[in-house]
Amino acid sequence: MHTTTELQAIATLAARRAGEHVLANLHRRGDVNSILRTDVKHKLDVEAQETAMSVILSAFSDHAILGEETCDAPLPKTDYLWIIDPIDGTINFFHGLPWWCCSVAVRYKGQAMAGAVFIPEMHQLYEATCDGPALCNGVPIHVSRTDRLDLAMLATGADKWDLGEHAFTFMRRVSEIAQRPRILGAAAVDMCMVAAGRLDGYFESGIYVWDMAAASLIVERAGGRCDVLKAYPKHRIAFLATNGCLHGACREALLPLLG
Ligand code: LIP
Repeated sequence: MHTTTELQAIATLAARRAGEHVLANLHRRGDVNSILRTDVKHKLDVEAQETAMSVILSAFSDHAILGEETCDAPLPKTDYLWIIDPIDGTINFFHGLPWWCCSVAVRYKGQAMAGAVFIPEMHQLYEATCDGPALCNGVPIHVSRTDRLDLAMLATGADKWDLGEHAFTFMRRVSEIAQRPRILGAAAVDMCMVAAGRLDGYFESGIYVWDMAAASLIVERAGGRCDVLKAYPKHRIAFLATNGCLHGACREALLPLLG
């Protein structure tokens, strides 16, 4: 069995290298394979995933990798599963907003072992192992201590397969219960902000396992709580991450809306 330190080093290197590849190609922000009304398929997404995969496979050639760009490919049966979101917040990236990141996590027999989220244009690297503290740029971080929902700032998202109706139901509910709702457009970045105490919680009715695999471990190791509220086919989930104090209240308010 590999140590968490070994796994963390590779997760961090893979996320960093993927982000550096994208940073070196910022002049190609418009270089897409296709643009849909609700999504952008970016060439740098594919290249960043290949970059991260080559880091992982040169260290652990027999491990399985689930990546956003190859999510329909069959996975070999192994104890170790790496999960990559090469650019989380692709639409932000495409439009020139710095709120995007590269996310790499590793699970052993289904258990999160290590994760890294690199936010290149904000020069922030978040990391955690299952047995160590959550760090931002090497410094330990902690979730907020906000325990009143009406004084909390919660981020949510507009699920890309929901053409508005549900996203607005959740947005309205969050506006009714929290001090301020925000839609920032990159789930893993939002969750890192929960880990660092800059947001009090994050909820979205339809994200993917690769959006939360690394960031959820970072939130938990920073003292917060995460929950899959509902699981759908093809790695899609409704997900809640909070500072812990607000978890029960958020869950109670949002769960009934999932139907
Ligand atoms: C996106 C998220 C965004 C969310 C979308 C999508 P992508 O990830 O991070 O916040 O609203 O549902 O999952 O496609 O940019 O990796």
